[in-house]
Amino acid sequence: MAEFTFPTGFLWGSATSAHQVEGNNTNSDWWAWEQAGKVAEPSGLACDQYQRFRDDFDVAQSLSHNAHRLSVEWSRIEPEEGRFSDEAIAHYREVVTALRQRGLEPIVSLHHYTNPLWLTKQGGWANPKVVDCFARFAQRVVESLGDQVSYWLTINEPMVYAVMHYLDGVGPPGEQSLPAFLRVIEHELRAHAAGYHAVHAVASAQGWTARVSLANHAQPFPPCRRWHPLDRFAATLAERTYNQGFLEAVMSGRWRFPGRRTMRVHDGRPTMDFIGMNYYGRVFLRSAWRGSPWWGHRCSTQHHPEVTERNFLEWDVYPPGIRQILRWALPYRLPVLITENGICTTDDRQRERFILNHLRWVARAIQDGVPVIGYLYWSLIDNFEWAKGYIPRFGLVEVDYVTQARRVRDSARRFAEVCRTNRLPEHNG
Ligand code: GCO
Repeated sequence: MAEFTFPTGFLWGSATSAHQVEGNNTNSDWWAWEQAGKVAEPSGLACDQYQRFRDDFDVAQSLSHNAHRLSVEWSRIEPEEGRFSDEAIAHYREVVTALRQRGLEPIVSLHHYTNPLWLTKQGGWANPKVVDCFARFAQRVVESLGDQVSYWLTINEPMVYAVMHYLDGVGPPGEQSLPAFLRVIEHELRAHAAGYHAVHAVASAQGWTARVSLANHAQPFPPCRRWHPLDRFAATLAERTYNQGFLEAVMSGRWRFPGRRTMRVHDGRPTMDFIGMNYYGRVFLRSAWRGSPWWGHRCSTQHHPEVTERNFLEWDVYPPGIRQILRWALPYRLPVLITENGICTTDDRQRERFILNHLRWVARAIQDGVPVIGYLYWSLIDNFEWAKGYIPRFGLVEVDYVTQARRVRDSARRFAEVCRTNRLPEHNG
């Protein structure tokens, strides 16, 4: 591939989430879940970023990043229903101000898997009340940070959240219920729309700029056995519901799920100013007549003939897939921000290849006409990988969890060159 120059003003950086890096998020449902022994190891102090955020942002700045994605923690900002913490809000103002002072565009997620305990005690995202609670929270955050923040993501990976927490049961409340799963998705769609309009109402009243979306997790679903008609059926169904169907519901307000009547989840006004896309790899689906909502379950990548590379967690690594999912955005004619793409690996050279190979396919998507406006690597620093604890390491920067010392990895410096020059060098291959 010839040398490629990315569009002017391209956003380069990385992403984190509050619970995974801040530490001592004691008022959240995930903290309670961890204390109940449901995870490999509790998050504890995590990366102590609640205190160390300036140091970490110094590193991001030194790596020529011009943007940084983080989440604000609902359980810190609204510790009791309807009571907002001035201290937590002041903290997050310091955080976004610190980003701005370093020339880093803040990209703020309002929800990234964790919830206040008072909400979970009322049924959490399975309770329709969450829609108004989330909109009120979004309004309060934008009122407090909206002069410093222009890019907002309402919910991180709504589909993954619903699957992890209400179908697979590997996050709180640990449900494994298809009806609850479907209720949660409906409420996420409604909450996203309510949050979108709440952000814009505050921003336009104040004369602030706001670009609002969500971080949509997109993954191709090839059939496990291409010759098997039921595997092909499961794969097609998943593509249509998990990927395109969800995006369509966010944009049009009409949510179609197999076996259910079309549901109107908002008034039909578009609710994305850009499209946030998280991409990691493919999931191969094998038909099964129970459990999964797509009448299939993921088959192992261990021996799959089409899987030629894996990460530490045995996920498929497939750089061409990022071009595939970016092309899904074409019909919407909206800017696309890659809000997550990363690899957990013990081999930093694999991480370097991962980043460059995915960027080459992003370049091809841009040449296809996809208006990509940025790329955020997951993650800036090694961090708490939910139920899997601290073993998987995604970071551009290594963290020693005993001393909290940071060490910049070689892959980070290679990525920094692309961020600094806004260019991918020529590549034969
Ligand atoms: C997700 C979340 C992150 C993960 C990352 C690696 O996509 O699950 O946004 O919290 O840590 O994706 O799994």
